[in-house]
Amino acid sequence: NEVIIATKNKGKAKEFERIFGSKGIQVKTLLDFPEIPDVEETGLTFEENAIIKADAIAKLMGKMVIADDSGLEVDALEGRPGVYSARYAGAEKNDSANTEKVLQELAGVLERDRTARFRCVLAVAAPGEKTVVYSGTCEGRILTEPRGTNGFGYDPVFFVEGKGKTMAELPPEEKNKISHRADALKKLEKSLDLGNGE
Ligand code: ITT
Repeated sequence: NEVIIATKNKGKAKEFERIFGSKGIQVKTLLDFPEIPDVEETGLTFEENAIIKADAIAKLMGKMVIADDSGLEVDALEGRPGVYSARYAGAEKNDSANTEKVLQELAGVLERDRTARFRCVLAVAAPGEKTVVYSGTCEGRILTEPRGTNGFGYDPVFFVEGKGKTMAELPPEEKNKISHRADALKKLEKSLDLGNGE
């Protein structure tokens, strides 16, 4: 029982490994297939980019794959960084530089106006089949300083109201119950019936 996640992001890979692993499903990611080239994300929405990645990798590998396109939407920034979350501060992917940029752009914005959400779109693609997407969200608020060391990306500044903690202060198993990724995965599992190993 194995699933291929079309990602090179180590933070995402860890989360998928933990979530699927707990159901006895082995996860492979593109980190296991260094020969697979990067896919250019030319879409303007999470849906478009998830489909672009999933379709390209399913074709290259000749197998069913799941791609994850995700990011942070800050209301006071009109939804930015959005689909540009991974490279918000520049061409190189740099989580702490991206986070700093968001904090700078929010300088002086009051707590109540710092609402934001994480969004995750999963696309399931297989050769010769129609690609399907599932999306999930997680609501929160952007703090003025990072807190915590778990997770990745914008987790240290993303405060989850109901938990009284940032995503990076939550243990991974807690994040994986409430995250945008978990939300999307629940919908995916429901319709694909992964979990009940044939
Ligand atoms: P792949 O395309 O290889 O999957 P990527 O990092 O380029 O990796 P995305 O284009 O989907 O993936 O960008 C996702 C970015 O959004 C990621 O780099 C983080 O900055 C942010 N992000 C997504 N999920 C997150 C999470 O659970 N916690 C914190 N930040 C997250």
